[in-house]
Amino acid sequence: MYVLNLATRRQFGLLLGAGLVSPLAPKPLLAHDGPHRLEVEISKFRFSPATLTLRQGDSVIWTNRDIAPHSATHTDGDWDTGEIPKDGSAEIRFDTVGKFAYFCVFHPAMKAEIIVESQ
Ligand SMILES: [Cu+2]
Repeated sequence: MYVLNLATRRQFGLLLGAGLVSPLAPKPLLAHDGPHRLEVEISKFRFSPATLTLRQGDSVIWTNRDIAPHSATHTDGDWDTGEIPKDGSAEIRFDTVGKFAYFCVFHPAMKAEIIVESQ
């Protein structure tokens, strides 16, 4: 009986250690401590970074460093910064998890993507 009990307690302890059980165990701290604003620079007809990964609720700010106007326009039409003039910026908040390809309506060869991960 004692041995069984010890085994059970040890097992429970291991599960606790792995953070799998018990409402008594403290929740692990989230690495993501609130919404962030991430930047994409548009320069020399390129989005940089071309792939940006963020968390649900984060925003992206595109800034145009070219003389030509650009846009960041979702390929499926769900969102669009509209025209961003030279030295202008536009911000969009992402609340939906997924992978979003986008391009510039003025220069359709300019392509990039946003990856939104869950909180
Ligand atoms: Cu463009």
